[in-house]
Amino acid sequence: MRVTVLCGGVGAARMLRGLIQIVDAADLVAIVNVGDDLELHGLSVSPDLDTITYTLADQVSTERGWGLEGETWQAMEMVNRYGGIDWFSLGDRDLGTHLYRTHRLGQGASLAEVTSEIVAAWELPLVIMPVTNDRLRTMVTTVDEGEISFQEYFVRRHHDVAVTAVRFSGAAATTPTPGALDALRDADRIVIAPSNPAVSIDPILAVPGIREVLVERRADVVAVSPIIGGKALKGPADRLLVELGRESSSVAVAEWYRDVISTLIIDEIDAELAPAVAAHGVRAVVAPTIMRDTDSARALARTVLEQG
Ligand code: FO1
Repeated sequence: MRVTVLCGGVGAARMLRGLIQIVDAADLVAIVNVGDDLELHGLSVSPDLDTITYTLADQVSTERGWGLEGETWQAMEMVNRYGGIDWFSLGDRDLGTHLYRTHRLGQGASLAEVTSEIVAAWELPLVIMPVTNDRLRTMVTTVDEGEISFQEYFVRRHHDVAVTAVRFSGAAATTPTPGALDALRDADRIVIAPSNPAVSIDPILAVPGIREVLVERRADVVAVSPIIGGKALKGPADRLLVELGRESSSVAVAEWYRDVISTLIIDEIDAELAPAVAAHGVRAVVAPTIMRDTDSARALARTVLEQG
């Protein structure tokens, strides 16, 4: 079964870890958000691509959910000593990824090419690709600082500031990575991972051509709600939905995605919301959606693939 997954960061990485156990990896494609990317210390950093790669390579820090296990921070201590930018922590091992990526991009390689080299170096069997090779940056308007970059919101401000708008700078001028539209058209199942709809999935849908294919393929698109019992397991998805005028619930997620999905997997805690999800023209499937470990990720992956 060919499966293509729209991915943000941590929640998507766990979803992929479940899927890769039951789908032939040669038939699994991860299309990943690049709106979180940033240039820092002259280096190109792609947090969602790296989180997914490190997680599938069993290298990710389980405590943080991002970056690498067994990390040291010597380089950051030096940067801090000099008064450099230290609110975004780049571990010494992680720096190697950014050094290599920046070097290859400087040689004219595309982000997709560099990503495939990094994925191959970790001997991962699936395709992990950025949604676009072009520059797209998620910008967040805050109540006290005006518009700042996603990472300034998420990390420097600890996403602890109210947001009034989200924008995907550059999106209109981007084109999908070669192969991305085919991966969506040829998939037997398209999955929207339990990532943040407003700042992780929408930047993917904002690349011209992507949303259109999902609308065409709506009957084969299944999303997993990132909101459980009105809360996000990790990150600001719940608060952002409210700040952007919605409610923080899986019903609001169904409404958010109604044009591009036919099915939403909601957690058992939200079982009584199934009729309200259905009222948005989206089929609700109730199942355990918290991926604590490999077994629960595999069980959720099976649920996602059984719909249809
Ligand atoms: N998240 C933090 O909360 N603090 C950090 O210092 C931080 C550094 C970092 C470095 C590399 C990387 O790939 C991810 C990093 N993250 C950090 C997580 C990152 O902000 C998030 O993974 C996303 O962009 C949201 O999905």
